[in-house]
Amino acid sequence: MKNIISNDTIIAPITSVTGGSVCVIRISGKDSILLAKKAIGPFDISKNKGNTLCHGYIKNNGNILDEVIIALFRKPKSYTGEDVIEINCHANPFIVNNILQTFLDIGCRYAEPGEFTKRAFLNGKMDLIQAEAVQDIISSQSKLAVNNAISQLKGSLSKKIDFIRNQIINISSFLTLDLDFADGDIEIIEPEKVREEIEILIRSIEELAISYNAGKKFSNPMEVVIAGKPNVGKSSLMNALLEQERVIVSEIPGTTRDYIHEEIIIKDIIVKFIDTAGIRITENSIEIKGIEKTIKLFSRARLILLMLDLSQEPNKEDKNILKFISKRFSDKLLIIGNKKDLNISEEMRIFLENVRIKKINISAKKIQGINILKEEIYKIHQEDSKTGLEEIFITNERQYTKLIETKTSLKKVLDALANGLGYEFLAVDLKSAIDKISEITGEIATDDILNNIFKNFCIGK
Ligand SMILES: Nc1nc2c(ncn2[C@@H]2O[C@H](COP(=O)(O)OP(=O)(O)OP(=O)(O)O)[C@@H](O)[C@H]2O)c(=O)[nH]1
Ligand SMILES: [Mg+2]
Repeated sequence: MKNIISNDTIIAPITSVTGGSVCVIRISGKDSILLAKKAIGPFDISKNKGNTLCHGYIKNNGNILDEVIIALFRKPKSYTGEDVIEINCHANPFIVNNILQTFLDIGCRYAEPGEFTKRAFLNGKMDLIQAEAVQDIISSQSKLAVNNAISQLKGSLSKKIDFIRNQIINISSFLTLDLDFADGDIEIIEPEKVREEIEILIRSIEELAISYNAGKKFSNPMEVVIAGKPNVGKSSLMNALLEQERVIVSEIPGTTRDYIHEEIIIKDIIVKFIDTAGIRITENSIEIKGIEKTIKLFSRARLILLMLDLSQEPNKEDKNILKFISKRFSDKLLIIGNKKDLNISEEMRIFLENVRIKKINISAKKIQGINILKEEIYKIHQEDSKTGLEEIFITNERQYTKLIETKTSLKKVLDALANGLGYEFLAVDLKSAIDKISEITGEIATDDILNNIFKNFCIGK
């Protein structure tokens, strides 16, 4: 893809071609209305005003390919900033292909991945943060992440980044002015003031950067690991949550050998459950080696469901596992007492009474207590979303990396000031800070940067 806006007219479906009853095909470019006039009838669509819808037919050599609704947008008031035609046709792959072929034959080119959004960026309809938000809106995995992406599309993050960028530019211009007057012995800006302003900017950058990790948590599904010794009913719980016999369950301990994960929606969040092989931890938890993979899962997960078998008295193994996990992960541990449909062991009851960790009793086999468990998981997610989150947060790794690079350059400016170096020595790092932050919104956008961003988009975006 070249960064000069190509002169040609591009076409691609912007919805799924199968499934649903309607598919939308977008045509964008300087000849889109002219080409539409050739293939759409029975009237002359080129006479339509911008932002209008009309009913018509797609024709090819006198044959009608489909009865359609056509939207017409005149530049610059369109998604791409160019003349745009959007054809709402029936979502049948044969029809869609016939329509695409008709337009390809008369002069359209098939759009590359992300090319509509790339054109929108190059035509000044949106900055890079907003272009990336388009992608995020479509792929977001929670309501919070969708809301964040929508807010970014409206420009909330861009404003914040622009503010920081303008401040750095201001400092830089004052310093240049200062250099120009160097002979006149006039100090336009005190070194102390420069230091203060840069420190404030570094703090704003850090706030945004911190929100990256919090933001990531909400862009991905909430991970919940089901753990416990063999045969307690972990896979049975997985099946109960999924409402299907997804995982093999048997009375033979050690049935599950590897990790099995599946996602379900609880209200408006996506939760990824991971069923693990039963863990065995010896007295001194020396055998950590064998469960390294499981520990990694525990570290990554938002919640660990530690399952115990209520029908059996607690043995050494149960106690070791509980001790091991609660020592390291007490802040994300929930004890699940399973098999409550059987006679509950008195020893287990007394044992659990003395454990100060939240517990829920269920029967995975008889599907009892499963909804209470789902409610609790949802509640934990909601409590998370109340804390540690800026309203505007960064979920994009590219933006995060550029922010950190900006901060590194600003820190170098601070170091130079602390070493009493003259303003001419600060200029290089200030320029580098401006360049880095400019890449976030796309004020500076090289071929490589843009190609890297848009290659991850799908065709039709
Ligand atoms: N009565 C009763 N039996 C259960 C319950 N949950 C599981 N079981 C039985 O316990 C046995 C073990 O169940 P699994 O779900 O395979 O246990 P697991 O923890 O995944 O076992 P491994 O994969 O071997 O670690 C099976 O015979 C299940 O039918 C329950 O709530 N009540
Ligand atoms: Mg299992």
